[in-house]
Amino acid sequence: MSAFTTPTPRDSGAAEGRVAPTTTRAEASASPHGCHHVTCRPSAAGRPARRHPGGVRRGPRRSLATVAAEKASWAREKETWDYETDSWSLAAAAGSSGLHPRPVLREIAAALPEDVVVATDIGNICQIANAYLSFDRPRSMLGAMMFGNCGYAFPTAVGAKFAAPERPVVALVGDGAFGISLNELLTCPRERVGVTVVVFNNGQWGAEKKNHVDFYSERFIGVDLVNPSFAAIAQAFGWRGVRVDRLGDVGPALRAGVEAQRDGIPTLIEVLCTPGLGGPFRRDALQTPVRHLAGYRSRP
Ligand SMILES: Cc1ncc(C[n+]2csc(CCOP(=O)(O)OP(=O)(O)O)c2C)c(N)n1
Ligand SMILES: [Mg+2]
Repeated sequence: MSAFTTPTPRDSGAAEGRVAPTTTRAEASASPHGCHHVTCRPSAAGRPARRHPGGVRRGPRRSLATVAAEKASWAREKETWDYETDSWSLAAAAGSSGLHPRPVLREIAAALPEDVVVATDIGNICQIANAYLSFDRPRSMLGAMMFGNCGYAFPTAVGAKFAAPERPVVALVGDGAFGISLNELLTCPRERVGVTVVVFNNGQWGAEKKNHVDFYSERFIGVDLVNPSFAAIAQAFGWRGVRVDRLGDVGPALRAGVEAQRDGIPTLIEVLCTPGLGGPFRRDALQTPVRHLAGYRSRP
């Protein structure tokens, strides 16, 4: 690997057998946190690439065309990718009346207003969600990233709404993570913080369950949730609470939630989802780490 090359999980992980077998093409090209990595090469003439003021090296125009083609290919793939096709997800989703997360994420992305701020949590569906969101202005995407804390998105969205009350703010949260941050339900009506929170109710700590599928022979411990109706709980706290179990209702529910923000009214949209699971956000989480520094090589 040259010093100029940032390997994508697709080419590095797959070669080393580190990409989970259930990972599909577009997932494998996303970073562990749903961000796409860009491979930068030295200039074609062999000259060292010029260093950008921000520290990023500029590659030849050809690389930009390659990136554009790759991104267009990912976009096409996401348009038609409706559910996870690994055998575990197929079996788990077969008995579920919930919605597959990917079409739900497409509906959400299409319904988000232009100047929205979105905070995403750290679960399986939320990490997939990061690949469906795009923004035209900075200070719009709030992600837990390496901080990695479940329960991040909802309170972050509340803070964002205080910081930018004129902008619509939406939090995307898994059901497990929502349980961690549920206390903020009190805050919003009291302080008239009109945020919209989408809770993906898949009845599980999905990201952890994915580790059990990929690394522990599907022996599950402590990963299933017995959930209340989150929409009903929100209503009890004075919120608008909406339960969605039809794909066609996702967009209208989100638009109505964003509209209610103008009046300082918070909305919780509970989306009933299948238990199918996408690629894990840390594909290397349970692999033996690669030690690059001599001082660490002898460590287990
Ligand atoms: C505070 C904290 N506790 C535990 C974890 C480990 N963890 C990461 S993702 C995850 C599961 C999240 O489940 P959920 O929010 O329901 O989302 P899903 O994966 O089902 O989409 C857990 C427990 C964490 N990252 N942070
Ligand atoms: Mg969950």
